[in-house]
Amino acid sequence: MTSTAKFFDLATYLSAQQAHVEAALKEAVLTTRPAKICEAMQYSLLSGGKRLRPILCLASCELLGGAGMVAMPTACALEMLHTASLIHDDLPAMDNDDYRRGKLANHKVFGEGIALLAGDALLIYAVEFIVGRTEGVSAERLLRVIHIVTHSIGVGGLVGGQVADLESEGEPHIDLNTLEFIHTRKTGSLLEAAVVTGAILAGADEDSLARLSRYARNLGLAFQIIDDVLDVTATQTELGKTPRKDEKAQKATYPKLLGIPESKRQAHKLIDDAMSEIAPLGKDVRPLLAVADYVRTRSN
Ligand code: GRG
Repeated sequence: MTSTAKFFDLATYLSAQQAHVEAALKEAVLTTRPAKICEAMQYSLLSGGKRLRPILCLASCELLGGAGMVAMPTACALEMLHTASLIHDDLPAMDNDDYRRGKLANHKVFGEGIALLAGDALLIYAVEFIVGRTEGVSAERLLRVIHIVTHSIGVGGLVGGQVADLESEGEPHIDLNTLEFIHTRKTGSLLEAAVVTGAILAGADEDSLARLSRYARNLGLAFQIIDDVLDVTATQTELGKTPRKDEKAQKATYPKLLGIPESKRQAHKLIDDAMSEIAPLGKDVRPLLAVADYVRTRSN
């Protein structure tokens, strides 16, 4: 399976797709009154990031024979939702972070009130953007996309995961089930929505949708486990590094519960399973296989 991904130049693919997404996001930003809220939305939306969710959405659409442009409004909307969640996550009432993607957090630049509203505005603009900009897709298909996207950020997704995460802070005995509950929602739900909506927009059959959904769930969990492992190994190797958030808040992580070797083993198994799920879906599956391989091997 890995060999399939090996003959695909992921770096070139990612930078080309990132450029498309970047251009579409620039074109999407609002420039209306009041200027302050538009500036705050733009500040975080155009502040870099891997653009993983839009890229997955476009790749999934193309895999199932759709034109990437059909999925671009949804791809942009997913990045708006992700950005909204990061703005809110950085607020003093949540994780209280001063920096995001190497820049001052939104609330440090615009103040807490505007940051809260910039997150709110991005949330609803994302839905408006899907409805207003998607072309050549039936209303029924579009409604299914909106249902999946909105579900993925609500109590069944990001919000639910964040609440469980807040509740678990300081708890001495978080078990693996709770940790999985948190991460399937905080990280997995939007990745899954990206892959599944891209496929729906292309008109995928139910079997392909189920495969892509399992691919994304496995990928999301593996992504988080590797993230936890990288945080520990970075802390061990970078002398004088500021303690990471999880250390400050005494949060449970996979390496704390399982140790590093077992965490890596589980992440690699999830990635193998993710790749097996989508392998039968044809030649254009290479970008999604390569993204899975990248999650396994990434070093930051
Ligand atoms: C829906 C507005 C809203 C809020 C929901 C605040 C909150 C409640 C949820 C926060 C969830 C959160 C911060 C999840 C982290 C997800 C994650 C893996 C972030 C990092 O993603 P990358 O690596 O980041 O793709 P870049 O910067 O590359 O985009």
